[in-house]
Amino acid sequence: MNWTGKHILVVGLGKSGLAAAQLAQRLGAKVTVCDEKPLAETRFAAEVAALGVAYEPQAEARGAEFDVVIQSPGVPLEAAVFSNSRVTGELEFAAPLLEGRKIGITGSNGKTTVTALIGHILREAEVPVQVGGNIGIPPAAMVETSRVGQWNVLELSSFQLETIESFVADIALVLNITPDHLDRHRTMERYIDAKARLVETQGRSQVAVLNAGDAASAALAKRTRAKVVYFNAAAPGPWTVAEKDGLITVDEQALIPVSAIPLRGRHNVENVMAAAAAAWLANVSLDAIEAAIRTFPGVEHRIEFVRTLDGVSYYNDSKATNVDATEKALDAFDGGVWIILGGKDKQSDYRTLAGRLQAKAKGVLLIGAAAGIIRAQLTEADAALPLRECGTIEAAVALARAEATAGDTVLLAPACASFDQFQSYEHRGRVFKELVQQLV
Ligand code: UMA
Repeated sequence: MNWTGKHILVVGLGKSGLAAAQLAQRLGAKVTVCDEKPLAETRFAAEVAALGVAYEPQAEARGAEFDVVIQSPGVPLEAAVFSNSRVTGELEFAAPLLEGRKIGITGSNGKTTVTALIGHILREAEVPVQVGGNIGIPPAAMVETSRVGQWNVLELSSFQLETIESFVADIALVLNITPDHLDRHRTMERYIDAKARLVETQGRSQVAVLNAGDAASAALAKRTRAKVVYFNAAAPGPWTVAEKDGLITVDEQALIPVSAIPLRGRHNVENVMAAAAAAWLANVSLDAIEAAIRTFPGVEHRIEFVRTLDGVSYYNDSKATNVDATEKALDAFDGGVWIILGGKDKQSDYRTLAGRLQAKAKGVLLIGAAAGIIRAQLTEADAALPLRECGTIEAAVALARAEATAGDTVLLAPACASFDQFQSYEHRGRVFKELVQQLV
């Protein structure tokens, strides 16, 4: 598409909106940005002024005509419909301009870890790579640094995938699909449809990597023309990554013993298998993949060890922003857990946590706007759970410090979004870590 002279409206002035506006302007388009907030209250007011693009309040932009509207991932599709203009997502806008091949990773959980691990493996193997997407760098901001012969490793959310038409991943990974973001997508079916776009746009010369142990991921084999490679299979096989008797195999060859994986939790065994599949498909040798897995430092805010104080270990899993991720975090510990739950509700069903909490939790410390809903649902599921109303993360850490005893674990794995009390899950995780580091 020739963007010169086209009138573009960018909706949402976060990281993605700013990067899209910068890119569109470089391409010669006439750019207007809008946001539901007044310009001065957005994160990038100064950058917009420096760029010299027009800003209009969202309500006023509605009356105007644009050739294309570029939607930021956090803006619901219905909010990005402006008169008769064509709406495209920021990923769909940027993708045709990215040089090099693409690995796209989606899934309800694990995608940041898998994205970071693929990036780590490729870097260690000295394969040119850049990493971005939902992990924090918008695709539009990756265009300038993209090169022929390089891999773009992209973490992709359902919000980014919802609108893709021409974006095609050479290697697409769908790690798992469990309920998340139902406040935005409304139904599970529509959430799955958004994720499915990643493999639906692929053709016969691409590869879809699906989870043999996750019904919703495996079912996508029917929705793609790509060659399918399974990971997390129960038995070794050709074009398959499997785990059997404590050993991970790739295409029937030994890769690494499960005991050598430096990350906690069964879900991370699956994450390692998925990343290994992608790196193998990108022609990295199994020896190089194995060596890189052994040196992977993990990702901040994912079951991240913070410190031990008087025999009590503190872990930050602020990225557990849905129920499934919290279940996986609980599964990574044997018991004696003081778990901090709550935040902004995403219309999740917290009752499914009751069994694990009964088995593992010494205290369930409730914080944030969702505390009341969580309390009601968990009480309905199991009236005997040790629920404690804390309100804030500060109060929860203080209570855990006072009552946890040697051998216990204090775990922030809130099963909710952070936006009621924090700017982001990263902000929530950092506040937790600071509080824990200050404990005496
Ligand atoms: N806004 C509007 N109208 C609306 C809604 C929002 O104008 O109807 C405005 C807000 O006022 C704000 C701006 O939009 O100024 C924010 O845009 P955004 O929410 O798209 O945020 P970005 O900073 O562009 O960050 C996005 C992703 N955010 C979301 O998907 C919510 C980031 O993922 C991602 O790292 C970044 O692009 C780079 O690709 C974050 C996330 O929470 C980590 N992702 C979800 C998740 O992982 O669960 C999907």
